[in-house]
Formats: sequence, structure tokens, C-alpha cells
Amino acid sequence: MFVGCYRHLLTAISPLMVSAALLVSHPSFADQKLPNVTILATGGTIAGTGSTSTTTVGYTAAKVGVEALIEAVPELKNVANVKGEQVFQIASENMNNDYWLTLAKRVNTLLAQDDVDGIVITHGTDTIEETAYFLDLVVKSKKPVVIVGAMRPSTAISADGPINLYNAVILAGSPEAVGKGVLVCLNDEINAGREVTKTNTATLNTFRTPELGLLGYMQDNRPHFYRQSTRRNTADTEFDIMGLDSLPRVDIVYGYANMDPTALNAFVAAGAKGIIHAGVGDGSLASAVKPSLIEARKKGIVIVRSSRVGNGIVARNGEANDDELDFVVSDTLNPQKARILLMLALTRTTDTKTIQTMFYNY
Ligand code: DAS
Repeated sequence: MFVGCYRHLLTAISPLMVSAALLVSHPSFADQKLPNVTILATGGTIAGTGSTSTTTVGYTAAKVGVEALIEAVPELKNVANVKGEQVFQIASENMNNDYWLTLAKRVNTLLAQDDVDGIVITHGTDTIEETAYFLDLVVKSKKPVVIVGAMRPSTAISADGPINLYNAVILAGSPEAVGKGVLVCLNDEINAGREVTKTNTATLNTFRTPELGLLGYMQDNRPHFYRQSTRRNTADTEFDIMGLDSLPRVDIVYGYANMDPTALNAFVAAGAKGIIHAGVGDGSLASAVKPSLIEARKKGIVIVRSSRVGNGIVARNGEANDDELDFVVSDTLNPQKARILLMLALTRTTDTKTIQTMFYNY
């Protein structure tokens, strides 16, 4: 019944024009016993619609506005005083630095307010892991920031968006989530923004932290934490984006058998200030590419050795003499997350020793 009405409501609602933040005021923190949680909507499948109730792939993302998402889960008002803002409306494969800066500045502005206890960000699943880590590095508050998405569109049978949104709002209003860094909450699981990654193109349990593990579960209307990240994040960050309107260009060169430096040289020509080398194995450098990496370094481009493998530590001076080459290693960050940390590092320094320390601290 509930899902049917949710689907009916959302299919009936025409997509909201998104050019400015739409502030949708709900009971404006009417009940002071409940936490005050602001939902910032950015698009994605959680706001998607399909042509039929059985369309779970091949639907259209980023169609439904924040007001409809909130109205479709009336139980939210039992767990928090909720307000909504439509920050932008995109399928998250289109996420970029401009959107990140807009979102991060709005998050920091809201969290500085005494009447905001936590924030939920509804987001496409394709780049949740990147936005989560970006915010983990630039949010200047210990208050909870929870990113949520869905793997099925709002119009599908057993859509996962409503329960994911409900859990995310509870988590964002929970004292237990304070000081835990940016969190990603789908499928009743809580993962850390630093390590979480999308591991399946379509299934509900796609968000995993493969070896380091999830932080806890959402169950019985509350969070159950068992771990937390040991790395610097949020209020403890040295990175400040509030005065920035752009970020340095950093690109990723993917490693594979038979590769050559064509892609690397193109990125250098395009003005990259940093290169993440997503090497095979322990960040290995193919002989066909190494000279071009050395040339790039000589031009002042910071080179980070990461790995396409996805888990484990890329060891400094392991597969390459990083001391001699003046390269940085990514520690356990996958290439797409290493890119984010290098981008932010380059807003502060080009010194590779300082940047290497950042990769060991964040
Ligand atoms: N295209 C996907 C995105 O917006 C849809 C989704 O999974 O949210 O990330």
C-alpha cells in the first residue's frame, strides 16, 4: 500500500525546475525534542522514475524534487524536524568540481547554524563514494553528514529509496554519528566516506568497504556502530574550500597490459597539475609509461602511485623508487579517492613530502 502510494505520488509529480536552491519548509523544526535535519537533494536514482513498476534499470535519474521525496516518507516527521533544499538535480555521473564546491559550501553554512543538527544528502549512487570523501575532507563540523541514494527508482516495486532516506535522517540526527566523519547509509548499512566504494552495478548491497569493513548497521530505528575511521576528517581537516571557486586539475591514468603514454601525455597537455597512476598490482609502472611520468614530474606535475586493485596499501619504494622519482603513494585510497585528496592537497602545497604526509593522515 505504502509503496503504491509512494509510486503514485512520485509519478504524478512533474520534475521541479532546478535553477536555484528551492527551500521547502516543513514543520520548521517545530518539535524541539526531535533533531533538526536538513535534506539537501542533488538528484540520482533516489529521485528517479521508470516507465513501469518493474523498471529497475534503464530508468531516468534526477526527475523528482526534494519536496516529493520528503512527502513520500511521512514517517520522517516522527524521527526529525526536516527541511529540504534542492541544491541541484543531476544524475551523479555528471558530478563535477563546481557542483562539489556548491554543495560543500552549503553544507558548511548550514552546519554552522545552531538550528541544524545534521544533514542528509540525497545523491546518485555512481559517484557517492567520491562526493562522500570530498566532503569528508572539507566539512568543518563534527555534526553528522549522511549521504544516501537508491539502487531502484522511486517508481519501482520495493524501491529502496524511502527506507534508505528514513534511515539516513535517523542517522543524521543521532548523537552516535557525531564526530564519525561523512557517512554513507544505504541498505541498512553504515560505511565511512573514506573507504566506501560501489561494488556492483545494480544490486541493493552494492556499497561496501571490502576489507576494512563497514562501521555499523541501521536497525530498529537507530544506528549500531562497531568501528570508526582512524583518519583525519571533517572538523579536523586542514583543507578549506569556502573561498575557492575552482580546484586544480588532477587526472587518472589507468594501468593495463600493453598500455602506452598516450593518455598521460594528453592529460599533461591539458594542464593537469597532478596525475594519479592507477597501476596494476602494487601500483606498478610499465616501462612504456615510466619515462613520460618522469618527464611530467620534471614539469612540476605531482605524480601519485595508486592501484587499480582496489584494496591494500600501495607501498612507498615498493614497485618503484619513489624517493628517487619524487613520487607520492596513495596508501589505501583507490584512484578516484586519491584524485580527490591530491586535488585538495594542491590547493595548499606542491611539496611532495607534505603531500605524502597528507596521504598517510587522511
Ligand atoms: N546514474 C546514477 C546516478 O545518478 C543513478 C543512481 O544510481 O543514482 O548516480
